[in-house]
Amino acid sequence: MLAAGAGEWEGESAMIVYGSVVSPFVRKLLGYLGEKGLDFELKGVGIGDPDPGFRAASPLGKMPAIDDDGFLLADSSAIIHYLEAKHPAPPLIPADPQERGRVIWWDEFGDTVFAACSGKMFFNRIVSPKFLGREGDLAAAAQAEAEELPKLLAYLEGAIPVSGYLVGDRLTLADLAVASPLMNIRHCGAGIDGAAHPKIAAWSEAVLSRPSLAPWIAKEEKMIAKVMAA
Ligand SMILES: N[C@@H](CCC(=O)N[C@@H](CS)C(=O)NCC(=O)O)C(=O)O
Repeated sequence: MLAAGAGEWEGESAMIVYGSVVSPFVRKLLGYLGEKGLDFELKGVGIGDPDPGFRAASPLGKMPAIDDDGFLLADSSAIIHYLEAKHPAPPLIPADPQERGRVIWWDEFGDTVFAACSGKMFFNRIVSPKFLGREGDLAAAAQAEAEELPKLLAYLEGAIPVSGYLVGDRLTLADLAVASPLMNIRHCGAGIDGAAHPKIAAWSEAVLSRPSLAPWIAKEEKMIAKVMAA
């Protein structure tokens, strides 16, 4: 782990992370970096951003992407696997074969079906009208909330173990990957009903209030309150 500023003495610069704090994939990476205690600089970019450093690091123009002292890489999971190999302690992807397999399952669940559902709600209700200045597809957002979300939440509610962590008895990438898109659902005002989903409510509150995520979420909430009021 690099102490803040230590990299400069060794001729290295802090890793640059390109992205926006409201992206579920960027939030997952920011939480990961905080849990690992890794030094980095967040360079804010938006959707379709022409920033040359971002475009060089992200061939498809998607966030997050990194520049780690000249090593360029995109995709939250690719970046996290790279960093986990480079900085193994503390492990957020367990070595135990079954635990590792289940962590990758949850990372995939978070990045694909869950992010797609939360993305339909967040993109069409907030990003499109408030950040991109064009109307969102409100029917698609309503369909995701009414038809997709209940099934995904029912699965998650039934799958959270008594340990309070998705895999094993401590925080892993799995918790960050699934709690992050849930935050975008929260931004839409569709909070988790503690009576219907008590395990998700307790688990997500514990993950999202960790020091690795809470300051970023406070920043996002301010940003979203501002655009919604405009
Ligand atoms: N699988 C990628 C997904 C990245 C992604 O889709 N990011 C969105 C923002 S939430 C993006 O940059 N979209 C811009 C675009 O598709 O042009 C990851 O895990 O990093």
